[in-house]
Amino acid sequence: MKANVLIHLTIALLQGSPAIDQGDTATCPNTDQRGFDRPINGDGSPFAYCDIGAYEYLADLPIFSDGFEDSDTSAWSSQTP
Ligand SMILES: [Ca+2]
Ligand SMILES: [Ca+2]
Repeated sequence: MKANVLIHLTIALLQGSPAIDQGDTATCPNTDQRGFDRPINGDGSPFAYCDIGAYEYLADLPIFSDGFEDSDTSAWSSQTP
């Protein structure tokens, strides 16, 4: 007996791809072709959906929605607590 390893090449989705979160979550597999769990919320909307294709985009989404991580202070309050 011999261990056979199959390598599946995938093309990564780029940030902003129209394929992100546009797949059919009801019928997509629980993992993408690399073995990563899916669905992942890749577009920052409130819900996670599968991406179209074999690759699930793993977004580096911000934790804060007020621009803290991007140094965008426009949404910050100027009031002193
Ligand atoms: Ca997704
Ligand atoms: Ca989403």
